[in-house]
Amino acid sequence: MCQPASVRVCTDEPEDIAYIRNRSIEIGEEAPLATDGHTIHFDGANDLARDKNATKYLVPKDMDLDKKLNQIERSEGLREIRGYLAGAMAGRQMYVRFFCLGPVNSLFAISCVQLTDSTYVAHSEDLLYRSGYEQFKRLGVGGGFFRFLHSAGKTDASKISVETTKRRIYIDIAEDMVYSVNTQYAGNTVGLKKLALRLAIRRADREGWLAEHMFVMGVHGPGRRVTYFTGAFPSACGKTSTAMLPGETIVGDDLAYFRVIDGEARTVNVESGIFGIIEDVNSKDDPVIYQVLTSPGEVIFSNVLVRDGMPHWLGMGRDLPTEGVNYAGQWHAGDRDESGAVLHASHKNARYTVALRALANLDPRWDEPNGVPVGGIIYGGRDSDTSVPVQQSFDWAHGIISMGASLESETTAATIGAQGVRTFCLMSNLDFLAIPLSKYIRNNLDFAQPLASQPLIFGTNYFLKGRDGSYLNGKLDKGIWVKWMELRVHGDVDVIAAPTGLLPKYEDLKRLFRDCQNKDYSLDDYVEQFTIRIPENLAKLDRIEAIYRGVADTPPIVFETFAAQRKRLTDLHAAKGDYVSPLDL
Ligand code: SPV
Ligand code: MN
Repeated sequence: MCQPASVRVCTDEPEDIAYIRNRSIEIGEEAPLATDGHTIHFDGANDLARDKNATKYLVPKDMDLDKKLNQIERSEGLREIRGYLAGAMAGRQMYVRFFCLGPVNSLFAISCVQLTDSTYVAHSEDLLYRSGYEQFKRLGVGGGFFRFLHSAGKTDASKISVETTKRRIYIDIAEDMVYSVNTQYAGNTVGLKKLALRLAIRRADREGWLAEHMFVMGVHGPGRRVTYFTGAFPSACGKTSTAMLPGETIVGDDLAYFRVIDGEARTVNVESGIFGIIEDVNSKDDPVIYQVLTSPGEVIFSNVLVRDGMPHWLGMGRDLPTEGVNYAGQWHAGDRDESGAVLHASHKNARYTVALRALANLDPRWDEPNGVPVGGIIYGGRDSDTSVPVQQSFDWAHGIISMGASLESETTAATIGAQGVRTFCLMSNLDFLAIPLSKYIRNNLDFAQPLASQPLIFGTNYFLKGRDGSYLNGKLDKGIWVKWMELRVHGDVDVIAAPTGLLPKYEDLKRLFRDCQNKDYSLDDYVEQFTIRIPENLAKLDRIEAIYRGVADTPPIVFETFAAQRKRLTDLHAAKGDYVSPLDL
C-alpha cells in the first residue's frame, strides 16, 4: 500500500540500531549538534503537538463507544486513511521495528511492531522502548502484537511533513492497529507512546488490569526505606520533574501498567526512556536531567533553538542567543508568526528524548519483571485557585472519584489549541481513553478490591496562586510533598481532616522543609497554602457533577461521593465562612 522503495527490517543488534541513528543524520531528519551524541530534529510549524481533533477511533457501525471520544465509522475511516497512505513512502525506505512495552519476559509485556518511513520516529523508539525483535521471533505472529503504521507523508527539503491538513491518526480497535500519516510530532507518530496507550486501555479492560498515564518513582524515606509512587498529571504540569526530583529515584515518567500480583498492586514503566518537555529545565530546578542534556551521550532535542551547534531553550537558566535556527527556520529575537504572535526562541512543547540508562537517578528496580509495589498514587492538575498543595483521600473510592475522576487542568502547549483554559481531564488519561468513561472509572474502583493493602491516594496542586496572582509554592516544594506522602504510607505522621481530604500538619512540613531543604517554612505560608477555599471547591463540584450527569452509566458511588463532599463543605461553610484555615479545622 505505501510503496516504499526499499524495506529495512531491524533486529535488536547494535548495528541495526546504529544504522537508524546514522541514516537519520544522512537523510536530514536529524542533524548532529556540537556535543557528542546530541542531535536536533524539527517538526513543522503546524505539527508541534498532539492533534486531538485528527485522532479518532475507527468504530464499527454497530458499536457504541462513549460519545465523549472522537470516532469515525470504521470502513469510512479506513478508506480515508488508506487513501492518504497509498504510495506515501514512494522513493523512501520503510523501517520495520520490533519493541516491547513493559519488561520483556514478564506478565506485563506487550509486543509491538512499528512500520515507519521516518528515521526520527524509529530512532526515538530505540531510546524510548525495550527491544523486541528476539521476543518477536519467540512469539511469532500469534503474539498479540500492537501494530503501528506511520508515514510522514509529503515532506519538504527539510524533511518536514507539509500536508498537515491531511494529518490523521486513526486507531483501529478491532485489529490492535494504529495508522498515522502527514505528521512527525512524536505524540502523533511514535506508536508505542500514546497510540499504544489507547490499545492498552482496551486490553487492560478485557483482562482486568490498568493502563495509566502515570510516572513511577521511588521516594526515599527514613533509613533506607524506598516507597514507590505513581502519579497522573496532565501534560506539562510537573509530571516529569516530580519523577526526577533530586534525591529520589525514577522508574518512569509517562506510562505505567498496573496489575495485582499475589494480592499486591504492582506497577511497571511501560517505556525505557523519556520524551520530556525541555522548557524550564535548568540546573537549579531539574539538576539531574539538566546534567544529562549538557553532557555527551545520546539525546535527541526537538524544536529548541540552535546556535553554533548548541541547543537553547526557554527557562534554561541562561540568556538565550538573539538569533539562531528553530522550527520556524532562521530566527531573530522579536520575530512574529503569520498571526502576529511573538515567536519564542524555542517552542513551549520543545522536548528532549533520552534513554533511562543515561540517568544517574535511575531506580535499580526499574526493569523488574513483576514491577514494584505501589505505595501511593498521586493525581495533580494545573489549578490556580481551588485545591490545596497536597492532601490524602479518605479512602480508595474517595481518591479515585474526588481526585482522579475529578481532575481538571488549565490547558498547556502539549496539545494544539488555546492555553490556560480549564478543562476536565479524568486521571489525566481522558485524551487516551478507548472505553466508555463509566467503565474506566469502574475498573479503577474495582482494581483495589482484591488487595490486602490498598495504595493511598493523594491529590496535589503545584499551581495554586495567592490573591496577588503569584504562585504560592516554589518548584521544589513538591519534593517536600512526596516526602510527606511517603511518611503517610507508613503511618509515621498524623493529619488534619478537611472536607476535601486529609491535610498535613504544620509541624511535620516545617520539619521536612528544614531537614530536606534547609528552609524555614513559615506558619503564614502554611495557612495561606492549606486554607480550604470553600466557594471554589463547591464550584468545582458543580462543574464535575454536571460532566458526570452527561456520562452514561456513571457508577452511583460517584454521585454519592460528590454529595458527601458537598455536605462536608457546606457544613463547614455554615460554621466558619468561605475560607477556613487548617488551624481552624
Ligand atoms: C504528553 O503530552 O502527555 C506526552 C508527550 O507525554 S506526547 O508524546 O505528545 O504524548
Ligand atoms: Mn504524557
